[in-house]
Amino acid sequence: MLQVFVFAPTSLVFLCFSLLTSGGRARGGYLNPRGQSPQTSFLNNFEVAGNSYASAQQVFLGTLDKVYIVDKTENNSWQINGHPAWASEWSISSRQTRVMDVITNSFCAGGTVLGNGTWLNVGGNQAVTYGGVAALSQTGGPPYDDPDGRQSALNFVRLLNPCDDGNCDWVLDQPMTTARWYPSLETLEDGSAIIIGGCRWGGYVNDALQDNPTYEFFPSRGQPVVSSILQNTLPANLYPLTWLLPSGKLFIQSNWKTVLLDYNQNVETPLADVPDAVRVYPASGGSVLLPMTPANNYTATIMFCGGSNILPAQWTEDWDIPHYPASTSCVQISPEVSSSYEEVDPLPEGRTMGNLILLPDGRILCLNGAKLGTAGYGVTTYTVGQSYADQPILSPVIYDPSAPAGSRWSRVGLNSSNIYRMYHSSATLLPDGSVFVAGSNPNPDVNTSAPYPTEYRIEIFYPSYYNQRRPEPQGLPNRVAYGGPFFNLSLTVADLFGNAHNIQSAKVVVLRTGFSTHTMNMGMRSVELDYSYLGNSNGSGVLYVSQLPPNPAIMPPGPALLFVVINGVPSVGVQVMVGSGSIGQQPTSPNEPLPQPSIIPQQQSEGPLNKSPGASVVLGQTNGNLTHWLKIAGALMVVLMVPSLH
Ligand SMILES: [Cu+2]
Repeated sequence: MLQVFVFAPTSLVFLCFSLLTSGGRARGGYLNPRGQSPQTSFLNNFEVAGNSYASAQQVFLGTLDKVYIVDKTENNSWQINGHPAWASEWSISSRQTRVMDVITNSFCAGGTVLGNGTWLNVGGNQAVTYGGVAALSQTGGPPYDDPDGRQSALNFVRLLNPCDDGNCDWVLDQPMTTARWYPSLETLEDGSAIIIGGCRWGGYVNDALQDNPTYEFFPSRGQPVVSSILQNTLPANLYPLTWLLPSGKLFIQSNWKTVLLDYNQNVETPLADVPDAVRVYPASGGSVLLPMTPANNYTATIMFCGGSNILPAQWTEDWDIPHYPASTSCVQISPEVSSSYEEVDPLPEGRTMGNLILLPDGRILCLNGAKLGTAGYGVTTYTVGQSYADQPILSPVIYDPSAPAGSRWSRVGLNSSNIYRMYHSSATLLPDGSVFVAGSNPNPDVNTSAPYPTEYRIEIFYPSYYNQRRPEPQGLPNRVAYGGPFFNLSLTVADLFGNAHNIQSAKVVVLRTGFSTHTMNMGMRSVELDYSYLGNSNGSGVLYVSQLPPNPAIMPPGPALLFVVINGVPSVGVQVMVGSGSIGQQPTSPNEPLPQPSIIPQQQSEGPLNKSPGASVVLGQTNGNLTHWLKIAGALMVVLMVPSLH
């Protein structure tokens, strides 16, 4: 019996309905701070932290404790339901792995999280046997029992509600119109997803005969819509790079071209061509939406680093791709401010397949990839094993957008991995501020003897802040709304590193970690919340924190991590629901105005060296009394607010 037919069509419809409504409306409440991260002897370094069981082609953080891994269908040794597994769940706390059944062939799928917290995984390959050869049966059967993952007759997508009890599984759902291998996804203002591009049969690059230059939505809004930029950017138009912008338009970068797409009207506005290098797969530059902050007025700026300077006619497989130097170029564009790109500090070495990961402190970690070649694999006289890339880059490097131009990249103090992370590697931020790194398999099936073998080792990279005492803010909300009343976060003297003035440079960060595959983290973005503060004379303080701006296009609805960063040290992240917790139009309201910021000067010492009864002592007493009353008022506010928000 075929696995896909376990579900009758009626139950599929029911399943779809229940998943889209089960999140329900988020209820307000408070979360306890998550305390301290354990100390590590691997600071600024990589630690091997377990086995992914399925090679980590696709990765995302699903709960505070669980990372989900999805691979292509291949001959991993771990079994599930009588066939090799190509999906798993890894626990951050126990470092144990559970095999999962993702049911259909998820080779080079895309994904994102919806506004109700359900993860969506879309597209894939036909059913295969060993070595990636097409299977006779496309509906299941030995050796892998992997029904067609881009199944145009049944058009299944895969859904997962992440869990911490080990009982959640991937389920199939129906509404997708056409086959897509290598699609990109982005979550929209209402918590639905747009699904963009792809092809029918796969391969190194796309071609006109198999192109799917369209976009559609989940939940479905009907038939797919043709996109000009996808039509005009063959053959390197797979996995187009896309972000929702504050205006509600989508930025799309494909091959050398760039547009803004109004997906409601299907109008594309051309922007400048990307300079220096192709950034999309298989050139595979890193890409990141830089933090959107009150200081930059929530302006979207997207940065691209590395990739490969390959012209459209060069995308053939009859030349020495694996030894072609990757680009060092980094460029950025603020598409709602300017239609052109600007050069920013280049990478210290050329890099293809270098993931760019947003850290909670506002810096960006670049890791994985290689100096030469591109993504992809094949069989030519030039390939390294079957890899189209060579010379792995084992050392990470960190970009600080706030550093002066010319000194934004640094690898001072950073240690190297000794694990090659080539094609089909991935990475994601974890709640404690460390970074999960896994995958690598530039081979058509499991191959443990290739020069770049199938890789199962998980690594954790620990950024410089990891061993510092973490802030433990009290009053963390479990949901963040689009406007409305501000909330208070209390910080102790220890949280403020003994100096209330440190509250002035705090950051309160809402961060979506995204869906990592093919050098992209689809949906990854971070937004800093506006705030004001009260610094107490004893060195403690209160942050008055605004909700998100009343615009869901700045940070789409759905689950995210919330961090409070003091002196560059993030709290251990909590999970919040952004928006209503449901798919649909999100409630918005104006942000309540914040109180004026103030720092109450610390009281002067009254020891024997400071006996003068002068003005400063009187001032100190006055401020001391004021502090006393403000503290009482603050405590009363917290006590009064807790029951009202439950
Ligand atoms: Cu791939």
